Amino acid sequence: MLTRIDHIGIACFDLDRTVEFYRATYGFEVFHTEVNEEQGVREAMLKINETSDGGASYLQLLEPTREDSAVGKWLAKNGEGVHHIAFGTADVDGDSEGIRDKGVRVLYDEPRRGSMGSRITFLHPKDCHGVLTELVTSAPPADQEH
Ligand code: V0V
Ligand code: CO
Repeated sequence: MLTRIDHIGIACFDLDRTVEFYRATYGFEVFHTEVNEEQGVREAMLKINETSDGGASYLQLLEPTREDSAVGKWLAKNGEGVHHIAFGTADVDGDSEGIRDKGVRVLYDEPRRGSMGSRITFLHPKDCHGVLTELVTSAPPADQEH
């Protein structure tokens, strides 16, 4: 069951400048940063609020580490902006299978590694009314890398 908005992914050209905009404008602080080479991103997670399922909602600011990455290609075509939304679930495997059975393309056969040790997969935007949609299961709090 999808129980929260886990994050909104925002593509940017310059992570440090974008982090500074969110800090100076809204007072949001960086909770976590990492490079995910598989996904081709350097990212910052800004925690916005905790959620009733024991998780939290974040903004995920994403700078590409290479031009041919998903975010690099998207930025070249669209410029900066909202790139994806992510729903949180305790069971990314079961939920993605159930959604695949409804005829929506799930991009990975098995969930891959996401931010802070999470497990993630994506649904094709063309099957989701134009929205690239991610499903996330967070690592247990004790194992969360941050
Ligand atoms: C592409 N399209 C999008 C889109 N990206 N539509 C809405 N939102 C997006 N973000 C549209 C695009 O305009 C095209 O439509 C069509 O899909 C095919 O796009 P393309 O430019 O030819 O690109 P593809 O097909 O090579 O790649 C698109 C997909 C790719 C979605 C397959 O971006 C992908 O695999 N994304 C999943 C991985 C990812 O996004 N990683 C970065 C975040 P028209 O023009 O033909 O109509 S990593 C992350 O979130 C992490 C680590 C985390 O949360 O922990
Ligand atoms: Co994401």
